[in-house]
Amino acid sequence: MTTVVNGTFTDTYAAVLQFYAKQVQLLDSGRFEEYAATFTADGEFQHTPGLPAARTTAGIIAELNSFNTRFDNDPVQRRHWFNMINLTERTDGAIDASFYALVLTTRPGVKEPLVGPSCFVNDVLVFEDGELRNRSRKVGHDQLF
Ligand code: SDN
Repeated sequence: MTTVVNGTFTDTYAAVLQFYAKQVQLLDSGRFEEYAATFTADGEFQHTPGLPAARTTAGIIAELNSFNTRFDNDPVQRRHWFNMINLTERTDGAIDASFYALVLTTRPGVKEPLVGPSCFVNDVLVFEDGELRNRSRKVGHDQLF
């Protein structure tokens, strides 16, 4: 996605939507190295409260590989649906993004997906070399309130 230099809020919002669409499709197709590359090199990623955050590109790849071993003998298609994306631009150019995320898990031959967890996500996004990246992502799970 191209940089938004002195753009309007609408330009930034569109850039973030496009960034999230590409990012989540990488995650849901198991392209974890490319997903991790959508974070800054020192980026932080916590997908489940209580677990330590994964840090750095290598750490995020390792965490996703480890998390997904649960599906080694259980083929699934997971899809993360993002919605209600709320952006606040900081004066230093970083962007606070909060949004809802719902995980759907579908198994072969089973039409109805498993729904959940329902999540509330806090991201900090930055532009780096003209590209949006996550500096951090913290995922809250609604059942843990
Ligand atoms: O990247 C995300 C995630 C995510 O990666 C999640 C993972 O497992 C790996 C962006 C927005 C939301 C999420 C939510 C999850 C849920 C988490 C735990 C689980 O599925 O049990």
